[in-house]
Parts: sequence; structure tokens; C-alpha cells
Amino acid sequence: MTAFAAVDLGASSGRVMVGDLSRGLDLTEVHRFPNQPVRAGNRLYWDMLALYREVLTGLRAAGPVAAIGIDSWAVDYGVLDDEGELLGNPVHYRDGRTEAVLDDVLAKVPREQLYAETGIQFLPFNTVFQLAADSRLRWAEHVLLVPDLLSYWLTGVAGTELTNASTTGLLDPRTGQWSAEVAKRLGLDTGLFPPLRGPGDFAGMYDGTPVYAVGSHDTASAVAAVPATSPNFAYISSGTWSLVGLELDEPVLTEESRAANFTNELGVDGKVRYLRNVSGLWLLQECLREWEVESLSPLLAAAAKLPRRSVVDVDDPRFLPPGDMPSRIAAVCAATGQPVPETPAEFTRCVLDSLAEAYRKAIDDAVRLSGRRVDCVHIVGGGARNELLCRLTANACGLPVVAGPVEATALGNVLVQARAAGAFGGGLGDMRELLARTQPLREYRPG
Ligand code: LFR
Repeated sequence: MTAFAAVDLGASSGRVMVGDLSRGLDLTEVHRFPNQPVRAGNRLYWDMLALYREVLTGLRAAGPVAAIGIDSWAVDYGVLDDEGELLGNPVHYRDGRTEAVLDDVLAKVPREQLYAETGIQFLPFNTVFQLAADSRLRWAEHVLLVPDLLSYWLTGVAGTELTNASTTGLLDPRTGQWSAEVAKRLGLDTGLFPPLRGPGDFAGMYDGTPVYAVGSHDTASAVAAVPATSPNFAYISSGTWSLVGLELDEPVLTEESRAANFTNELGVDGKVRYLRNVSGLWLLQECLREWEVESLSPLLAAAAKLPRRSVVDVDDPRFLPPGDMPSRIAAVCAATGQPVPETPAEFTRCVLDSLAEAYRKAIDDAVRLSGRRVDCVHIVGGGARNELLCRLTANACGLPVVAGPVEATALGNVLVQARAAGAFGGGLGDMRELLARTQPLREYRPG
């Protein structure tokens, strides 16, 4: 059998895809569903059981496959009690619960030390802060990251996949082990996480089908599937977030790197994903939600005809929570003395120019901090379909942009399981060569 099922959950939608390696690599979407977080009381939760139900529906639609792999967004987790029961819904990383504990955590482990030990960019939602704010831990037997929780429900086996563990702010990227120092200082028991396992490790059986750990952090799978044909590439995994950076062999844990907000997440095959979390199409998604507009295409066509006018810092913390995004963008433009967008097309243009500018800056900084060279930028994920964004990025960076595949995450997921199951041989370079040969890509030249 040459078909593999990839479960891929993003912050706004989930999908189950089947990748077939019998002739090159064909990917078919068999089930897609919205991911609709729920605000209840004063908390923002993931609707975990609804997501699990959709995963089961998708796996049924996939039919017989050689294996299954699961990836999702990072940092969030479910808490299990000593009977293996889920204690409440996993809390959404855009919930504000960590605000109350940040100072306390940073008083115990200063930012500089947290970075030197774990290499993770400070973001208020990092797992380390969420755990410090989580009252459920007093009953916890296990903490399972989201893909590991789904895998546990499918197989009955609990594990912690390494690429996702690296996003918690508790793992030492030099050793691939939990940082005993950070855990001790915070009084956190990393033994709550089940044993670590790497991409390609066997994770259990579901209904007669093996489940393999993949790069279960969606960005790890996406970066594994960047169809680069030369070593000097930067990538932008562009979806709700934009993850912008380089692939390295060793982490960069310098104070300069911390101050520039760079993260060292672990990748497939021992690589380091040296990147910055740039707030991504989230700003536009939230605008569309506010305007009750479903289709982006007419707005993009109109925005392409407009000149560049206002550019905001997309990483302004005011843009992090859900809610009326156009008003917040307008307020930032006004406060920075720039023309305030008025029409949806003007807002769209402002967001895309701002993203392209943030991409340029992140790539420049990554080059400077790592001492590496970049000759080409790959955009993978949903943003690869956005021609205006790709064009603006090529112009801002002054580099050629190769756009695609849109479903890089699912492709990276499929290839890692296929390799584990023996249906594909080779390293990251071979995976990338296969993708460059089989997937539709589009090139944008600066100009
Ligand atoms: C992208 C992503 C990012 C992570 C953010 C929150 O989907 O996984 O890499 O920083 O979501 O988990």
C-alpha cells in the first residue's frame, strides 16, 4: 500500500489528506472542516472533542491507508488525570490567561536565561507560561500536546513528539531533552509529559493501521516540505501565522538573537528551525470575519491596484487577541501618523504591505544573526496562493520567491510517515527534490 493519511489541524481549519507515493506524490483532500474555538466564561477554548470527531470522520473517508500521521499548531495541550481522562478543554493560545503570571515566571527565570536554556522567542502563550497559569495541574497525571492527545485517543499510547516539545519553552535544543534547570526553577515537573519520541517513531495502532509520530508541530512538517533545490534558502510558512527563517544545524542562543525575537525550534532529522513568529494572515482573517466577507479574491484584485500607503507592525501585541481587527489597524495607523485605511481593499493592501515588510526584516535579521547567505525565498502554506503577497515579498526582499506547495504541512507529514513505513528512502534533500519535481510551484522575480 502506498497511501498515507495526514491529519493536519490549523488554527482556522483542519483537514485529512491522503498522499499517494505510487507515482511521484499525489495529495488528495478527503475531509476539511472549520476549527471554531469557543469562548465560554472568560476563557477561549479549543473545541477538542469536535476536532477529534472530525479527525475520525476524515480517517473513515481516507479508507485503507498504510499509516497515519498527525500534526497541529504548537504550544497548546490537554491535561489528563490518573485515569487518562481529559480535564477540561485545552485552552487556546490566544486566551489572555498568562498575563497574570508572566512577571512571576520571569522573576524566577529571567528572559535571558530562559532563552539561553531553551532558545525560544518570548511569546506570552508559550507552554511554559500556560502551565504556570493552569490550575488543573494539581490533578494532572499527564500533559499531552494537541497532536499527542489526538494520537493518544487513537492508539491508547501516550508520547511527546520532539519538534512540538521544542516549542514549549522547556526543552533544551542542544540536547533535545527537557531543561532540568528551567523546570527546577519554576517547580514544574517535566515528567508530566510522556516520554519523548521523534518524527518517524512508531506511535501505536489505530484500527489495524500504524500511527507514526511525524513533525507533529505543523511548522516542522511544513519546513521539511520546502521544495528547496539549493542550500541557501529562507522559508516563510505562511498561514494564520507566518514563520520566517532558515534551517540550521545548530541553535543560535546568543543574546543578540534573543533580543531580535528569534526562536530555535527543532525540525525533522535533527535540524533547527531558526525563525521568527511573524503574525500572519491572522490580521486579514480577522478583518474578513468582522466584515462578514467569505471570499478574499475580489479584495486582493482591488488591493493590487492600490499604491503602498500605510505599514503597521504586524507583531504589535494589540493584534494578538480575536476581535474587531479593522479598528485596531486603523488605530495603529492613526497613532503612527499614517493614512488610515477606509475601505476593505485599503485594509487588505495595508496588511499585505505590512507582512511583506515584516518578512524582509525577519530574513535580513536571520541572515545577520546566523552568518548564512540567502539567494531564494520559499513561501509555503496558504499564503503561497496569494499572488499579491508573493509579489510584494519578492519586491521587499529583492530576491526570487518560489511559491508552493500550499499543502506543504500535509506533504511533510506524509513523507515522514512514508519513510518510517519503508515506502520512501532518503533524507530531507531527497524529499525536497521529490517535491520540487512533483508539486506545482510558481516563481516571482523582484522587479
Ligand atoms: C503555526 C503555529 C506556529 C506556532 C503557532 C501557535 O500554525 O504552529 O508555529 O507558533 O501556530 O501554536
